[in-house]
Amino acid sequence: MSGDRSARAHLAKVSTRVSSVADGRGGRALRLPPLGTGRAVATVATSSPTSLTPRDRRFVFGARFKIDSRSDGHRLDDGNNLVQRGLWGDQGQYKLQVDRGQVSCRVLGRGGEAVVTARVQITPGSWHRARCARHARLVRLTVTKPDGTPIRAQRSIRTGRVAPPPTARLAVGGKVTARGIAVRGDSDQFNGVVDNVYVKIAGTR
Ligand SMILES: [Ca+2]
Repeated sequence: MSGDRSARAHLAKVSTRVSSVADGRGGRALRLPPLGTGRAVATVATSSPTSLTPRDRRFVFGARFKIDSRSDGHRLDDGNNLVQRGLWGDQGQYKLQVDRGQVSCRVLGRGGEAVVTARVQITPGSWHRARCARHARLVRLTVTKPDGTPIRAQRSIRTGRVAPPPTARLAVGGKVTARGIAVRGDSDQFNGVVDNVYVKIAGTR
């Protein structure tokens, strides 16, 4: 984890085992449960509840990931949330997800909502990178394919002040409640391996 020097990752309450696996580059990555076998979400504890709140500033967030061949279509899990802060119905949210093999980024601010989808099909079992950048007047998503090719998509929209609820933790691999507990039904559990998660907000360390 990087992007906030005081951040440390820890696992939210889980109903299944989570392990770390080789990241293919000499380090370790987070292995999240296969489809239909349970829930696990890593959350990031920060020194201040709002240190990962961008408000009006530019910010970028992303991760490296490898998704399983089966990752949606289950009655309790029909999506794959990669990194997020805030839930869908909250006043503010930023989120990266892989649904039906396509990566999308959602940024919801007081000025509006941007949903940007990269028109490239993710190859299960191969490492990809996803990066979402919020600028003053646009949101840009970059998905880097296993061969290093970047695929970009963007929406021109002024999303304005982005402020998820102060209690919302940064979550990796799924949704968590305000208390940091993995959401049960409609979990959007990410099934696969996640590595190198970051959030960088302009003007902060
Ligand atoms: Ca899933």
